[in-house]
Amino acid sequence: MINVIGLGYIGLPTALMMASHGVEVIGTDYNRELVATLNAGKTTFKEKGLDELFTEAVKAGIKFTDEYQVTDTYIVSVPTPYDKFSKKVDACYVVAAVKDVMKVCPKGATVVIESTVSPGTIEKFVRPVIEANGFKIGEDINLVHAPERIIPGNMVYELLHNNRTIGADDKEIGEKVKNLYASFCQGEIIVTDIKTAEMTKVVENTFRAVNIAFANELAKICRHDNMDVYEIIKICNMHPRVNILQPGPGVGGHCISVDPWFLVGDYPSLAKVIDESMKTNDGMPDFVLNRIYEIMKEKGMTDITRVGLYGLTYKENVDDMRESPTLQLLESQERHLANGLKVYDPFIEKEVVSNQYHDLDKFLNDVDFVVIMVKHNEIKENMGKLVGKVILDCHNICKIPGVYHI
Ligand code: SAJ
Repeated sequence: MINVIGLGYIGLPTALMMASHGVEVIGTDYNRELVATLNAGKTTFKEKGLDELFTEAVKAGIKFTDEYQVTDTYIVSVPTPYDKFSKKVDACYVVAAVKDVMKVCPKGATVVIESTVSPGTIEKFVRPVIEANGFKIGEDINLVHAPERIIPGNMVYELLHNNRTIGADDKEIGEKVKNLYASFCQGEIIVTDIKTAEMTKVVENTFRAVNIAFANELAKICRHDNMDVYEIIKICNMHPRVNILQPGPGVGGHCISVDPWFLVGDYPSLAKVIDESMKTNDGMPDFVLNRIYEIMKEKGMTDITRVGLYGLTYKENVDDMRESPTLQLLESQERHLANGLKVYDPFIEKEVVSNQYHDLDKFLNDVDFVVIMVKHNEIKENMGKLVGKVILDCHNICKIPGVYHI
């Protein structure tokens, strides 16, 4: 039986996927409210295909509880935030979960860490916890790192089809865990050592962060000299070895805006390009705020309450607001002792910020200036409703004449 610890964005779909592929699974989370929701037959976040997968897994017998189980395999997928000051990974949740596993696990058990951690974290923080409980790693307890790669918005498909990495001290244990993941994963599964697996995961997200930062920097250069960044990127990408990403209002989510900082925190004198890239991306919400101010001045507008931000989530068609550029922009507005910007997102039903709307038409009725922060399908399908408004399109999706860009 597999005990999946942490039923969040990664743990829940992973647990459901295994259960629906014939593996006996019990999911554990210390959040009783979350466990109660799952036991009431409801999923805890919106994701394409997740409800169907949930139904299948429940039919197959998955159980949810707040208690750690006595079993032979544990998969730990709890959050790993970063320390805002040192930029280093904050492994406190992983450490706490492993400590709790140690209280119940029998000798011979395998502990798989799925949470993203920087290279060396397992060596420095997880091994000592296991040893402090009198276990000998490799003899009494097997330790494995199996970072995930799934993208919010397409998680179920990617869980099934992505290639995976398994890091283990012992090749045989690595192969055993590989077989467990192969119960559902149709991609190639590579077995390597733990530190390499830790590094690959962080490097993958860093690669994307640096490339997004490059696009954002180009947007700033082009704005400064009045050039069309989208036209330039389009032409450059016709070169066979160039593939520039798209600029945007910032980078959110719990991965690309977080993981690269681990490398900056651990290797401050070496990770220079990464450091600058993260600062460039983090500066984008402020850049958008400045653009709003410039455009208002140009249009002779003075009333900030007639300006509305479309989108609160960190990217399109998901309900995840973690580190979202819109929230960063609103914080920045507050820091400048201002407020009044209106906000609307079709995916956010809860009241999370002031001046928030829950209906597109009402929102549009109350603003003259719309800033497209997130390219949800809803706004693409309702573009006609923006005609006559001042528009700042941060994603180049609007074809209405006179639209402004970042
Ligand atoms: N973004 C841009 N310009 C682009 C592409 C993205 O500004 O050209 C922005 C998005 O709007 C968003 C942010 O970047 O705010 C990140 O979005 P994303 O869709 O690129 O990635 P995430 O954070 O949802 O998921 C990433 C994925 N990693 C990579 O693509 C290397 C996913 O595979 C990982 O599993 C996930 O991080 C994770 O958990 O680490």
